Amino acid sequence: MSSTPVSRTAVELATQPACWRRAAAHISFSPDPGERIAVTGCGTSWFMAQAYAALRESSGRGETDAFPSSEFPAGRRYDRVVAITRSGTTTEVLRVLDAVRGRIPTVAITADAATPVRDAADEAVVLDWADEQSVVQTRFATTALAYLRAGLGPGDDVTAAAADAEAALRAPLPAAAVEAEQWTFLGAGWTYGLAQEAALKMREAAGAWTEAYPAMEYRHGPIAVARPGRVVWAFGPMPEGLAEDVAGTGALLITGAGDPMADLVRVHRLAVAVAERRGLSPDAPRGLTRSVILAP
Ligand code: F1P
Repeated sequence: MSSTPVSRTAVELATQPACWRRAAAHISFSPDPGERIAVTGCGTSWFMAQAYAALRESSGRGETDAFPSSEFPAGRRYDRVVAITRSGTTTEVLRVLDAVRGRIPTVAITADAATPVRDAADEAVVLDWADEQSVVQTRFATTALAYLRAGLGPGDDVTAAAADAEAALRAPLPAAAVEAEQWTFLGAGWTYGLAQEAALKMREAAGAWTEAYPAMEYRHGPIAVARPGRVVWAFGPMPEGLAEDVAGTGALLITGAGDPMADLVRVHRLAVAVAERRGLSPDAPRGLTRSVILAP
């Protein structure tokens, strides 16, 4: 038996199915079909924005863009800006809200209403029960996405995703995935945002060498990194022929069954396992703070 104490990150990530169910039961933000929306955030929150944007637009509910807050095109016209920020204090997010104030209606999805984002945004959705102590985000991010998904209507079954996440928490991780030296995550459409987040989680929690690509881009160069002892992890269905191409490199290919967000929970667990294997604490990620607050 391992003597490693259970990390806060491990405890928090295990509560995701319950958080998603609660999010699905409390929808208060459901933009009108056809609204042109920009979603923004930094780090993990940006990747959740990407996933939601692709999901909303592909479900025919309206043009939806996602931008890292530092690259937000403030001169464009949108019907609404949605900002995702767990802390409510991230400087770049607050700058976007400030830049569009009075011109574009804004909604912030946050874990903490007692922060500057409450005044910076016109409306706030407060998911404080999904807040985390960990620097590295797991449950707040996926709960924000679950909440936004639930607002897309009955076609998007967050409750089924929660059941899949429960299974993802129970299933043993492949030992070869924990012992690998490099991991590349692939996705398409909304799962590309999940792939980006998976790669970021492994970097943040475990200092791991990870990459992320749209699945169809993988053959256009990045496959050169694949080899035995390395992992290619695909969220959602694989493009035709790609599994065979990966097999030819000798890399371990992992695909998920069920909801791709539940597969992200498996990567959360992988990030914790790889950190611990390397003697790192996922609760003390190198060089990171819970929120990036820049000098004015
Ligand atoms: C965004 C974020 C995190 C990252 C780091 C710094 O925070 O970039 O994703 O892990 O801790 O902050 P927030 O705006 O969602 O609070």
